[in-house]
Parts: sequence; C-alpha cells; structure tokens
Amino acid sequence: MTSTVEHNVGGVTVELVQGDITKQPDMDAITNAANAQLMPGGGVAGAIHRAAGPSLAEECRPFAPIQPGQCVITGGHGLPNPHVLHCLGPVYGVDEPADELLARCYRESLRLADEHGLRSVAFPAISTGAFGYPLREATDIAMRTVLGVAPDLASVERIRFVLFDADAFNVHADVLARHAADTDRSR
Ligand code: AR6
Repeated sequence: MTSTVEHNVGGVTVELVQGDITKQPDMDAITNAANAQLMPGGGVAGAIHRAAGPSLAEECRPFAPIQPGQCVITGGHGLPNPHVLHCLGPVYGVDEPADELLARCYRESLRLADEHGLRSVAFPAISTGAFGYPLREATDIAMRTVLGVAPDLASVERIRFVLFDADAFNVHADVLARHAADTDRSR
C-alpha cells in the first residue's frame, strides 16, 4: 500500500488505497467485478476465485446468470473476508445505459451489505478492465454514487476502493477530492 486518501460523509468513511482486492483482511466484504456466470475469469474475478478456492464457484453456481447492474452475496471461503459481493458491471459500448448500470452495481452492493449488517466493504474499479469502461468516467460514477448513498447506510461505516495501479489510484484521488468538495459545499 503506497498511501491512503480518506473522506467522511454522513458518518461513513470513504477511503482509497493502492493494492490487491484479495488482500484486505480488515473488510467484512470485498466486491467482485464478476462475469455473468459468476465463474473464475481474468482480472479481479480470477484473483478472487483463486484466493477463495473452488468452493466459491460452487456456491455461486445456483445464482447464475446475473444481469448487468445486479449483485449477489456469498461467503468468502478461503479469503480473509466473511463475504463476497459479486457485481456484474456493464460492458462499455454494449450494455446500456452504461452509466446507470455501473451506478446500480455500487448501490446494490452497498444495499446488500447494509441488509446483512456488514460494517465495511471494499470495491475494485468495476468495469474498467476487460469491460473497457474509460477510467475517469467510471470513477466519476463510482464516487458520485457512493458519496450519495453513504449517508443512508445503517450498518456500513467504511467503504474502501482498492486500486491496482498508481494511475487508477491518482484518478480516484482526484475525482474523490472534487466530489468531496461539492458534498461539503452543499451541506
Ligand atoms: N485487485 C484490485 N484491482 C484489480 C485486481 C486486483 N487483484 N486485478 C485487476 N484489478 P476487471 P471488469 C483492476 O477486468 O472490467 C474478468 O475476466 C483492473 O486493473 O477485473 O469489470 C471477469 O471474468 C481494472 O482497473 O473487471 C469478467 O468477464 C479493474 O480492477 C470481466 O473481467 C477491473 O478489471 C469483468 O471486467
């Protein structure tokens, strides 16, 4: 982890770290940038299923296929986290309206986490890898959605974005600072 950026909104801490989503042992749940079949794949899904072991795919099987914007919750199996929230992001240029579907991923994931009484959730930058969503646009949607939903959450008190590389971290830090300033101004 290189550095951390934090912002507090309505009693919820939104933080950014550079790192690996499978190595966040202090989080109640991590979010998977899943495929529709909820199977291992590349990127985040591959890393999560590798770390969790084959019993995660077994638990996922009855929930598949899921639709863009949909999320389901499972146990964490071999991961250090008790839960995994599996979200299917939109494929950029294919699943429309892409912005609404991506926002729905973050909203649904947090709603499910809250419903299950979880206190902390980590997110990767959903749809920005194999699914091709331009990083800055996707980040803008992610931050706007999370900062908008945060004050309404009952149990979730910490939301962490785990960014794989320095570029993604820097873009998220920039976009969070801008949205945080807007949120503060409108209070
Ligand atoms: N930890 C944190 N972020 C990561 C990690 C990791 N271990 N690995 C990659 N990233 P992607 P998508 C970043 O492709 O675009 C899969 O094959 C990565 O740099 O995992 O939603 C599935 O099976 C990128 O910025 O998710 C699906 O078919 C971001 O996480 C499809 O890809 C998301 O990249 C889903 O595509």
